[in-house]
Amino acid sequence: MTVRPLRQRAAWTALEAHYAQIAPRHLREIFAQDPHRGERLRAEAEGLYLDYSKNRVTDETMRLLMELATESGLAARRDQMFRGEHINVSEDRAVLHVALRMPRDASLIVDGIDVVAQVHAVLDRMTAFATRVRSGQWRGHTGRPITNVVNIGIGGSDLGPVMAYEALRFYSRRDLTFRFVSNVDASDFVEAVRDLDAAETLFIISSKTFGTLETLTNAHSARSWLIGQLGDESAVAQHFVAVSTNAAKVAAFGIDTANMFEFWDWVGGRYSMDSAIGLSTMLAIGPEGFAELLAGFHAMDEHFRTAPFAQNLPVLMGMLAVWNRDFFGFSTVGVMPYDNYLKRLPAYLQQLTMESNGKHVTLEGTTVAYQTGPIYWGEPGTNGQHSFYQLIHQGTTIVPLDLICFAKSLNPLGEHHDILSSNVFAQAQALAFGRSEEELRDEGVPELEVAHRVMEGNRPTNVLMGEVLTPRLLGSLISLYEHSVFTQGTVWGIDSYDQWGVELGKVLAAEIIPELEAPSDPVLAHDSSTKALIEHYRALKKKEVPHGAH
Ligand code: G6Q
Repeated sequence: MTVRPLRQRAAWTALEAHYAQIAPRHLREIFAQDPHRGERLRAEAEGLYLDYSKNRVTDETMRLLMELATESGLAARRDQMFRGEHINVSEDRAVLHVALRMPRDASLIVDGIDVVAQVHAVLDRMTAFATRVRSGQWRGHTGRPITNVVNIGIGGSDLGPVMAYEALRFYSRRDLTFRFVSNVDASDFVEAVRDLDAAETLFIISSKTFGTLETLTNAHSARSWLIGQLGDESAVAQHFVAVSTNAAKVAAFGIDTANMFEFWDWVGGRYSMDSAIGLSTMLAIGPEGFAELLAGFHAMDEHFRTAPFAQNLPVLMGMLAVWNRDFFGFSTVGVMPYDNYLKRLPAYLQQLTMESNGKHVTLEGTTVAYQTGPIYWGEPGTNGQHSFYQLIHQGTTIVPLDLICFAKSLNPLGEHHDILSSNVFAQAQALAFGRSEEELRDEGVPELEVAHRVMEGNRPTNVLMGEVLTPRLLGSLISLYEHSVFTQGTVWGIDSYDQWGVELGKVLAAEIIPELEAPSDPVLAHDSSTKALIEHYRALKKKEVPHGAH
């Protein structure tokens, strides 16, 4: 099927006309005219209930959005992804994170190779290794079992593991300590290991390319620290494992490739938490817990692959995101998990969404004539309510929210959970319906305060609710966001799987490093601002160390 440029699609033109009718309408009025919409504009799959009725949409909007999805070739492109076609055009690669969670009896032949068999071979090796570490069979250099696991990685090789560890901490082995080092700022590494006993510490060096400067710098420091503590270079063998696609570089670093867990170039970094990059997750929650996580991912993949668009959670969320971004022009989305275990989910989703859809050209390389990926950000509720929600309620910028909650707490304690959950419902209600001048006056609010207390409302939210946070549900939740990102990227016609925008900064930093390290003042061939900054940095560096610092 030929897909026309976005703004020439019939559904897009129809949505533009439709938007003009919807834009002036308030959710108060929309709900008054359609009192049962809360029972209709919802969908449920794989233990996740989505209420999208508090978006500024009608049935007609949803019908047109689904038409736009169809006209954008979403089904065909989805099937291309699942077949392993090279939909990452600028890197000429398949995009097959869905293969990472296919069951053992499935098979997917890509370029003559059964990738599902490859995936399960690595899962089996991870399982054997995790079992040895968790049972104490795997011994450190001095014969002691491992009690500390430090994952060293950055970006996609860090955010997934750290988010999953925090999210599933309830299910994790409490006698194992987990740390995650990503920043090349030495403070990250130094603080992570300062109270660890090297004899009981395992480092997982997670890097798809094994060429990332931050990770290699941290890995070298970890190596020196371990050798320094244990006094023997051969200790590296029992205390370092690698997760990578690059065996040659792993070997060059000095890690035996027998202790390397492989993945493949068809797994994007930000889509890799369920590959061998999840080794720390498996060590924390065990192979069975990891299998449940994968099953949750797979169940949502199947839902995305087979459910009709109008009941398809990722399609619904993705198309609503397009509606809010391109028609209303809302430039950010707040993700607010009302579950403290999901505190790193916003950071994880930031990368997933913004690195995927922060693009300015189409797959063919022409500049887009519409807005693409919004800014994602967030904090766990209810904490955010006591800080930045003020702007969300009364500021001049409208921020659609995804509110994520569970009906049951993993740590039931008194009234805590109902208090927490009441806030989800209350926030969505307040954002949609607000408080009018009239209502405030009727309540007897003093005149001086009325204008300040007015809450305009008409601010959209999605509420996503599950029963209780489990490894399986986490898998389904992440898969939901992955496919929502895919849906948006497909409509926008962009490559959601490359990330060229992060390259230039790396190249320039590599040129600047020697200029910061040079013993005598180097010739600086930069713009005047960069030159002055480097000179000032060098001057400050030379100053006498203040008392107490070192
Ligand atoms: C993710 C990006 C990026 C990547 C890091 C780490 O999609 O590609 O965040 O994960 O740059 O790369 P390595 O795993 O190769 O060290």
